[in-house]
Amino acid sequence: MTPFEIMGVVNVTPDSFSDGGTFDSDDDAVRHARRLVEEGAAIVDIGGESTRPGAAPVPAEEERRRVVPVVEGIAALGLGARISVDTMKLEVARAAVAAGATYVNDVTAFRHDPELAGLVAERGLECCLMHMLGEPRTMQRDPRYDDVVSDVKAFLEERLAAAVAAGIPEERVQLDPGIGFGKTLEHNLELLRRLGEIAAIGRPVVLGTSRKSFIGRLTGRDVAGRVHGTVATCVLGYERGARVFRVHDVAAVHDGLSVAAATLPPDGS
Ligand code: HH2
Repeated sequence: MTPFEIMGVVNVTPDSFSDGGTFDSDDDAVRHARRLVEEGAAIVDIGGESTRPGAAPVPAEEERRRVVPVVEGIAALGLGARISVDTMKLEVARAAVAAGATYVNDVTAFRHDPELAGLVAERGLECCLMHMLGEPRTMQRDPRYDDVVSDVKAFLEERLAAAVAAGIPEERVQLDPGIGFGKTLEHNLELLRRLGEIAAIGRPVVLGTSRKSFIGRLTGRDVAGRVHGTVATCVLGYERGARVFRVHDVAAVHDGLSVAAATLPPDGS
């Protein structure tokens, strides 16, 4: 049992910022998920709608068509990893859960579709609630905060309370500061510096820095060259209390976190 968990990203979209259009078929996506689990992913996160800055919304029917066969295919392999669906839509989540998903990763934290909380409660699922300022289409246009860390923390506390009020046991909720979602470079860095304040809420913190543009800004590298920068953010995030790492490059991050974890006391403090 590692003291951290890796959530491997499988985007079945034509337009995701780093891996859009990677798979020629559903079988290809399923094979990729199997590889991520072999490399150390405890969760695989299947997404059928890009949330990159400027992305256009995808109709639910199309998103469902992209996601469900892949969830089904992964579930049929019996890999032992949990299957997460990265969606903000009730009907997509419902179909993915029927196909074998047990985790809902909602970048709107149940604000887009409040009934999604009811599905998670009813079916005893896990969920990740993420902070985002605005919506993907416009979120990178001049985002502003009083204090980014306090604002994100207050938001996550409020959404956690809403989830619990909807009947989801606190133990099934994970929280994510939403790196890159309505944040400048400086906002992202401040959140990473003070991640311990988010971890202090008391729920596992999910960190999604993988290949994101702030790493490109710091290193000058395009998406394919951001693995080393990604590992650095995960290792430091782990030391500051993050426990779940949503990444594309599972093997590299698993190595980095295994070494980092060995240098810290078992409880990570
Ligand atoms: N980031 C992305 C998508 N979903 N979910 C959580 N919980 N945290 C994140 O940071 C996060 C997320 C964006 O990354 P990606 O899936 O690679 O790209 P796209 O949205 O373009 O598909």
